[in-house]
Amino acid sequence: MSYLDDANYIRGLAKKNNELFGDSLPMIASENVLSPMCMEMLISDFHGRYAEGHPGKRYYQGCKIFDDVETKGVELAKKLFNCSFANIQATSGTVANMAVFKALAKPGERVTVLPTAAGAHISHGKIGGIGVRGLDTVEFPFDKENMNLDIEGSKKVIREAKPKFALFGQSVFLFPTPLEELAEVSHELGARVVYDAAHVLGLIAGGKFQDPLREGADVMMGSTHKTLPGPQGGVILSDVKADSEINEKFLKAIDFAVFPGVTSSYHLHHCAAKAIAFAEHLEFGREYAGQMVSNAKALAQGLHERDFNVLGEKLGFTESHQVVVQIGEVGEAKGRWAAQVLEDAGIICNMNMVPEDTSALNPSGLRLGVPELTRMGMKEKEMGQVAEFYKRALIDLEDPTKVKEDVRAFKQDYRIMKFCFVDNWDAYRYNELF
Ligand code: DSN
Repeated sequence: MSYLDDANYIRGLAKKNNELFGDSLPMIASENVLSPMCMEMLISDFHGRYAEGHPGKRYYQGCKIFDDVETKGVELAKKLFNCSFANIQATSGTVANMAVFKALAKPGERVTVLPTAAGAHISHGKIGGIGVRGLDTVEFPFDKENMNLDIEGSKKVIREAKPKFALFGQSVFLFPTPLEELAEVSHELGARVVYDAAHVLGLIAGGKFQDPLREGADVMMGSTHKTLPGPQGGVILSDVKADSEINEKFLKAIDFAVFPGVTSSYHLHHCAAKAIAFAEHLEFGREYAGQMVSNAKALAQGLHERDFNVLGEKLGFTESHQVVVQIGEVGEAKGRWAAQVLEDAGIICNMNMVPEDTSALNPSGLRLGVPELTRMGMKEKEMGQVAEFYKRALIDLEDPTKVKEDVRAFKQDYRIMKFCFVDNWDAYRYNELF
C-alpha cells in the first residue's frame, strides 16, 4: 500500500490554495507574499540544518557558510533600522516577544500593556506570552476617537503600576504610538520601554510611520513577513549601546533569552530569507512603505464615501497599512457575518474587535490591510475599485458569487510582484513549483 495519493492530495490542495489567493483580494493586514529570491532560500539546503549559538560560536559543525549568512543578515538588519543590536533568530514575532518578556521580567513582576480590544496582540495578554511568563499586567486606557492610547491616562497607569517594562505596539495599529512622552515617564521610574513593531516593521524601516528606537524604545520586536515582506519569522532590535554594565547585561539577556531561552535551532532557511528580505527592503522599502500608507488612506476614503463606518475619521482614518471598519453597532457583532460575505465575494480579510467590543469571537469590526495588494502593483486608483467591491457585497447585498467573478477578472491584471529583485512571481508560484 502506498500513500502517494495522500501526498499528491496535499500537493493538489497547495496548488488550489495558490489559485484561490491569486484570484482573490487578500487583505489580511498581517499577511504578504514572498519574493522569489526569498522563496528560493526556503527550499535550499539550509532548510534541513541545525545551528545553535552565534556565528563563530556553534554547538554543531557544518555552520561555517551559515555563519556568513547570519553575520550578513544581522549587518543588514542593523543598517535597515539604523541600530547597534539585531538578533534575527526568533522563529516568529511571538517567539521574539517571548524572548524579550523573558529577558526583562521575572514571573510575578508587573508590566503595563494595551487591552486586546484596543488592538494589542494576543501575546501581550494573560492568555498569551505575557501569561506564559507569569507576568502581572495593568492595562493602558485607550481612546476610541483617536484610536490611540489615552496619553495622560497611560502616564498615570505607568506611575502607579511602576512596571518592569511598558509594552507598546498593536496588531490593530492605525496611528503611531505617542512614545516619546510615555517613554520618558517609564524611564524616570527605571522601566524599560518595549515596542512590538510586528505589523508596522516595514513602514518603520521605510521611514513612513514612527521611529521607536529614536523615540525612547529600548527594544523593538517585529515580524519579518507583514509590511516587511520576508519569510515568516521574528527579529529583535535595539540601539542601546553596551557602554555600561547594566546595558551590556540587558543586551546579553536578550540574546540568551532567544537561545537557549525560546529556541534551540532556529530555522536557518528563514534566516537566509530574512537577510534577502532586508536587502530588498533597503532597496525598495521606502517606496513600498509610502505606497502602502497612501493606499490605506485611499481605501479608507473610498469606503467612507460609500457609507461605511471607518474608524479614526477625526485623524484621517489611518497613518499605517490598515483600515478598521465597524459594521453596524457594537452590540450587533456583525464582523463575523461581514468577513464571511466578503470571503464568498473573493475578498479575504478578518473580523476584529473594535475598542468597545467585549468578545473576540463576536466582534463588530473588520481589519483590512493593503500590503499584498500594494505589492502586486495596486495604487490609489485601484483602492476606489476595491472599495466598490466592498459596497456591492456588504451594502448592496449583491449575490457574492457575481462579485467574486468580477474580483477574479479585476485581479488578473495584478500578477507581477513589485518591490523585489526578481519579479517573476507568477511563473515561480504557479508553474515552476507545480
Ligand atoms: N495575529 C496576527 C495578526 O493578524 O495581527 C499577528 O500575529
